[in-house]
Amino acid sequence: MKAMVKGKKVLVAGLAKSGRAAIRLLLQAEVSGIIANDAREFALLQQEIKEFLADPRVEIVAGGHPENLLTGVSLLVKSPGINPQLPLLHKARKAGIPICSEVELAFHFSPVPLIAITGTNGKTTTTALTGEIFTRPGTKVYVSGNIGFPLAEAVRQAAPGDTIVAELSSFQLADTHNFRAHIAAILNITPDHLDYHQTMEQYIAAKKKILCNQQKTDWAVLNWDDPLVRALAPFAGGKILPFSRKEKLNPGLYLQDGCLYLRGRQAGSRPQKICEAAAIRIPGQHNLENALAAAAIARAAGVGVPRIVQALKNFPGVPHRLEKVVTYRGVTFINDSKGTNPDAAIQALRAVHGPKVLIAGGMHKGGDLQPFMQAVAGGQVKKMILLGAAAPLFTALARKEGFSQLETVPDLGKAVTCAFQVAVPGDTVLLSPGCASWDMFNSFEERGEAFKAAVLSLKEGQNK
Ligand code: UMA
Repeated sequence: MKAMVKGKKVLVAGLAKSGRAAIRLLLQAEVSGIIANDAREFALLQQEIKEFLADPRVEIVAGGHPENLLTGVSLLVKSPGINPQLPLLHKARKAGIPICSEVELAFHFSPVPLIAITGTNGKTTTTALTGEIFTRPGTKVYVSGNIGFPLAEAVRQAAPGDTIVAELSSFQLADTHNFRAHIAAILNITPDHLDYHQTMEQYIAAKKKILCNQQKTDWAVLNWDDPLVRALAPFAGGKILPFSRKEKLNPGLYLQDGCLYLRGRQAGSRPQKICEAAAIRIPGQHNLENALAAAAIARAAGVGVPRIVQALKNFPGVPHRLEKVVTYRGVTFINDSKGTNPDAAIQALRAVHGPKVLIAGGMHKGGDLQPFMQAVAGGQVKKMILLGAAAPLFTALARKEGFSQLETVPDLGKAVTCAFQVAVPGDTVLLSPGCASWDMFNSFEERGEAFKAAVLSLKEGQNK
């Protein structure tokens, strides 16, 4: 790729984290020029892109995606958040201009083989936990990708001998072509982002790309309990290391009688105990799967069991994923703002025991909501407080499942006060929206911070 772009003009579409990281890499590759393009107006972008403003190689085109931008362009690097149906992209495809994602570009510049993790849910936790396992004195580990630190930036900073662990979303994988991960993990696949990918088949096809281009010496870590993931095994070109919460595997990592076990790929290898499930600090059955996946990735990389166990026992989890905020007047508040699809919210409902008040809603991304509403109806939920564009749909579907303890509120602050009024000591107030945040917030992080601020303001004055 470096040779391919040398002396050529490249269009970078989207100038947030991914686009800016891609430009920094391209500038190292001696391109003849970069068109840095974004739908936002220049005044809004100026601060974020100031490092490029004085560079004669970078031409900024802000305020839209005019199609004449493609003239003379040899490659288009697309930010993950840009919808694939954008007319500029259609025109580029028609003109035969290659389109690649920022992670494809990053792969070509990486000084080390990559560890990449995808899946509908659990990616961020598993990526952070894997990073924790690999971290030891004297090593440099880059935890990157969809987790918030672009892979292009990680590869720019990394040196041979470092470790790069990348969380990859379907948005990032969709426009990869030669991307190859030395260790690739797929955690699970349930409907998500159907507004972006249009069909479940296309969503699965994007996830599958993490396995494409793997070779005999590479590893695929696959969730054997998930039929959609298991069905992708034939597409893995390397060694498969499966994991399961339900089935004893040989080879593989699995759960048996409350303990995690490993059985290696060597002929005649015996099961080796990793640790008791109860010793793992992050809560919930879904986190056992994340722990099995991270342990499998580490084993594939040759990390010893004691180091894996130490990380599993100490890792506190990631912000906005089943994050305990506070217990106030006997009511525990949990921030699961990262629960951006129905399946993630179902997992949160299962992980939080006892009576709860659920705060849900936001921007629904498509897919079947019935299992979520069934989980609400049967999940010790005293009341569901709804927000955002999805509130009317959630209300109608919850009623269909016989659940009528519903209230719609205009903002997250109101949701928190309303939930606190309903809760009694011993209850949990759980924010797990089952939706994207984009109708009311810039990101799930911003939504989670707003929730935490609203909870803490309860403590600072408001009474029941
Ligand atoms: N833009 C356009 N035209 C458009 C749409 C957007 O120019 O039609 C511009 C916007 O004005 C903005 C930029 O594109 O300047 C936004 O690009 P982006 O949304 O790709 O934002 P980044 O900051 O580059 O963040 C991306 C990921 N965002 C998305 O996939 C939506 C981040 O994942 C990721 O952390 C980051 O790259 C680094 O790798 C976030 C996310 O929500 C957390 N991911 C989804 C999820 O987890 O469900 C997939």
